[in-house]
Amino acid sequence: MDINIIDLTVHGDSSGKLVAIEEFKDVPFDVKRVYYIYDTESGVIRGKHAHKKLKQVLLCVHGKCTIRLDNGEERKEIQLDDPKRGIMIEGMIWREMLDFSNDAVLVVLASEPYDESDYIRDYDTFLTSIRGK
Ligand code: T46
Repeated sequence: MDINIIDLTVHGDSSGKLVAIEEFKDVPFDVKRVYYIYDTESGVIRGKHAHKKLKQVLLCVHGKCTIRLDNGEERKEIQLDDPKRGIMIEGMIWREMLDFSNDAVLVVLASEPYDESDYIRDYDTFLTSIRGK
């Protein structure tokens, strides 16, 4: 499974660091929504769904967490622990987020507004859906 890594440019010096994200330049889509996840309890697994159309870039801007990706044939785990490195998820990928450090802040840039009808929250439905394609 090929995962698109997004390496962002860091502007900074001894006074601190700054990372800017522009649509179609640093991320390959129109950013319609930004959300972030923090204060996660240890042992919690979030996500457990796929999206039909949504494209997203996930960045752990503080602390660390693991993203588990599954395309129905292969599974991969990627640790996010660098505020200048993100991953892009597009297409039918089942995703789970786990192993959050206490201080983790996971920022997500999304190509569409929130739409519950874009989610597939049942794993068997996900498998049926990708195998039908
Ligand atoms: C994803 C992973 C990485 C909203 O009202 N608006 C929003 O934009 C989002 C993302 C969520 N919500 C509500 C829906 C639920 O009542 O927030 C609650 C928690 O959402 P959910 O259980 O879907 O959160 P996660 O962390 O399991 O998944 C989220 C995104 O939903 C999902 O698109 O890919 O982060």
